[in-house]
Amino acid sequence: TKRLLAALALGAAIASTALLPPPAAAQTYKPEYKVSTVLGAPFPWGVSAQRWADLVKERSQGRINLKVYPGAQLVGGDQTKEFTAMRQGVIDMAVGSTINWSPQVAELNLFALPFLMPDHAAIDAITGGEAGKKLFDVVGAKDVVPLAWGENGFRELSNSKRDVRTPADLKGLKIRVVGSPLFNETFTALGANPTQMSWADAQPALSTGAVDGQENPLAVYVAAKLNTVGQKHLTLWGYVADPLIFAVSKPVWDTFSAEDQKLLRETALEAGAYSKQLARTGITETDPATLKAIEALGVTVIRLTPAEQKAFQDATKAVYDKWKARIGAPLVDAAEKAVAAR
Ligand code: X2X
Repeated sequence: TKRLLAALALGAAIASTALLPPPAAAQTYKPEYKVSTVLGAPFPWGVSAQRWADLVKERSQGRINLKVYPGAQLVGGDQTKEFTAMRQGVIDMAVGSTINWSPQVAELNLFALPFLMPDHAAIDAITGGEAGKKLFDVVGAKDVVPLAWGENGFRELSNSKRDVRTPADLKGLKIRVVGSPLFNETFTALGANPTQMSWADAQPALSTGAVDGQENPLAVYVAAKLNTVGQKHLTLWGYVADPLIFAVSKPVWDTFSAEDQKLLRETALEAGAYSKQLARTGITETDPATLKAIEALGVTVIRLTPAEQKAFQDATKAVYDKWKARIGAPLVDAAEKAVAAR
């Protein structure tokens, strides 16, 4: 009977605690928050997303646990569906590319306007100024809370067929692109044959020769070893740059206390700064370590003269003008002004 009494007491205790609200200190946070990225470590993109997760864990004493899911695996590898999945709360958080979100957020095509940004200072002038703020407002109005800018980087052109110095050299080359139709139109204007596919599909397509070329930052070229899939001709043309956005799904954001929202924002800003630093290392003429490493692999690195670069700009001018209107002329004007004043 002692046992029976003990069992009854235990049962009563369980029943009563089940009715009690959880103690105020123990917030009802998820055991894990899924952070979507396309590229994982050792790519700068994945490394900086992991930095965010590490900083959050440390500063929250393990209360908030972010886990990075690379390869756009939370959306079956289809990186252009990431934004929609975040809006719906299927993905908690992301370190996402403006290119991959541009099918849903037309304004993010800004960074894909050919030759808008001549250097890193131009990217910073845009993201750190009025245009950057407007873009965050646009994203924020679509149930995604943007916290900080990061960087995938300037996208350089590689191919397996020949040196590309002029638009004529691009004629007939099959080039893999991703994102919005703006990319198709840019490469079509240059005489190439663009074909849209995810990063997951791009690598096999390059290795089988189904496509001849691609465009991606140099850090991506190196970490993905694109020289091993025949990409021996590399043109430094810096035609577009791709910032990253550290962001949280709005329904998820609303579950955090104000203090923890501040923690998430501050750590995202730090990880974003780290991301820019990683993306910009080794790729300039004053800091050429990555370029040297690529050349040492037997890759021909083509540096364009200003006149050669202008030929590409002229050939894509009509596409720029058309998309300026689509993106919104006031936003593009603000970006152009920021670049001019940098
Ligand atoms: O797919 C690409 O080219 C990549 C990895 O750079 C992006 O996600 C935009």
